[in-house]
Amino acid sequence: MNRRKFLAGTAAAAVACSQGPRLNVYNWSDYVAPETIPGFERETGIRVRYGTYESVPEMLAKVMSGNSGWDVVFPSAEYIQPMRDMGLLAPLRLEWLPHITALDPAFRRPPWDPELQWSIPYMWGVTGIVYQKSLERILGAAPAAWRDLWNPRLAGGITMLDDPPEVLGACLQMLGYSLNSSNPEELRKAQREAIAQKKLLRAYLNAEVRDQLVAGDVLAAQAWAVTAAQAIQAAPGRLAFAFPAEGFARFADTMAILRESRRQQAAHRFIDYLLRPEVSAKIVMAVQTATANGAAHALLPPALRDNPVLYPPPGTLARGEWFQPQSAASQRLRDRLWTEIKSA
Ligand code: N2P
Repeated sequence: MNRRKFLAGTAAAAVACSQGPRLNVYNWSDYVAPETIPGFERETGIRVRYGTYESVPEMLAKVMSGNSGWDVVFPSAEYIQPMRDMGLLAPLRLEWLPHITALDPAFRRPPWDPELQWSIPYMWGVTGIVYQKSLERILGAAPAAWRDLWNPRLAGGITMLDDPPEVLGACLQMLGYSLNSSNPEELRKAQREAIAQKKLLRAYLNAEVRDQLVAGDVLAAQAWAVTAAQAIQAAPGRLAFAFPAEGFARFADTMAILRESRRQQAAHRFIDYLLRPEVSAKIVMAVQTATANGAAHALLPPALRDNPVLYPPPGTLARGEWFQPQSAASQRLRDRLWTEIKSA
């Protein structure tokens, strides 16, 4: 958004403000159901301005200033500590979140925020490979490892996520390292792999890869399970998902309130609305994702509750690795490596 548009938006928000309570919610794309926001507005009389982003870095770039105008955001778990350190998050008042009891026990005391002081777990998932099943014939075997996304026979048909920790993470895992490595030598090697792969890539894409997979333009993609599940559902029988042999990323996305927000109460109301089992189950059904809401999970139709891309068996999940926060120094190095990858 350019500055003019932003200022125009701010002016519009100011006008709307005088017309009643407002709330500005900034979320990942495809992370609510069509009826979610209208349902909240009808029930509470609070008007929601709803915006979407495709990655945490994109969201952070907007809210970093501390006067972005957004109230509620959905950071991935490993960004909670850095956002706290930057003073961006408001402490939560759990007494204003009565539906917190709906959370799956596995997410009541998450390691990144054990007291749920800053964030409420929302969705989770893994990062893997979604591919055209026709590749089994063409290549003689289905893609099963990150290494397979370096196969020259797929040149022009591969996409990677437009997300630095994801791309560096896959390269690190392919080399046998932790996706959270802060070792400069390991990170440099990972960068070399990413640069070597570029000539085979169609693009770096996040949620946008779904439609290109469905259209058949992308042969194999590094993708979030939620995007993969959506694509697989939209192209019945044509696409499949692999949990890469070298290991894969696990993520959790959370709900948080910005410290800059002057609408703390409305923001809590919104988060509590999303915590409601029926509201949450409708979101999961519309979006095809794995929810941190245990009560909502119990309401899902069996085909979704048992979808192996979204809810893989524990033995498979155990091969995954959670993203961890990076130190400031490691983050700086990773940022530089990523800029170099993009411009290589
Ligand atoms: C879906 C959001 C995926 C979340 N558009 C990845 N953390």
